[in-house]
Amino acid sequence: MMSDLIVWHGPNTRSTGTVWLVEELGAPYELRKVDVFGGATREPDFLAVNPAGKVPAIRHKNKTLTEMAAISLYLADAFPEAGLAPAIDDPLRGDYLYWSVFRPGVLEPAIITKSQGLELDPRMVGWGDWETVLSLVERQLASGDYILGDNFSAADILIGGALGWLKHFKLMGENSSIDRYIDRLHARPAYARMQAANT
Ligand SMILES: N[C@@H](CCC(=O)N[C@@H](CS)C(=O)NCC(=O)O)C(=O)O
Repeated sequence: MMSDLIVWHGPNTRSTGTVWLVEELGAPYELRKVDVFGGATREPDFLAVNPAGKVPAIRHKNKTLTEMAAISLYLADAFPEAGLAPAIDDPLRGDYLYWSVFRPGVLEPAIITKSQGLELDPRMVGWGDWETVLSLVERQLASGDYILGDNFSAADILIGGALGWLKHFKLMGENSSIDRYIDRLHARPAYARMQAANT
């Protein structure tokens, strides 16, 4: 199928979030599978797409974009009819940007360092300490079903995707607000469609 949106995706990697997003957007796209665990991200063909050797990567209207948070912000704006991004003059726009950037800048490094048992000086690292990071998310989820309150947005895919690792790494108790949030996100039809593509 020819499409002006291409998604490079490695099954069971961070790019699952990008596939989930395009399924939520209802955007026609071409899926190009990358055998990350077989070393394909380090092959010249893929390095020509992303010199950093990482998935996800997309190409839209002949422009390539990488970094999943940038991809999320870009695509949710490029397909506004899906309603996954508050408009520029919406009071929630700032919160939406905050939580989208929180994913790679704060939440993800906090989860990775915690799961690896790394002890770093919380004043030196940009994301601070694990307890504070977790409490920021829990406090936000106390005020609604989704990270922006009542409505699902592209930021939920970024935040919920990383929080899903907490379950995986067994870093989270059952039946917490985070646990229920993940279950709510995983019940979405687009999430199931992503899983079907994630083989
Ligand atoms: N900062 C990147 C990180 C992406 C990333 O780490 N991707 C991993 C898969 S989960 C990858 O492609 N690894 C392959 C490699 O390093 O060769 C983003 O947020 O998009």
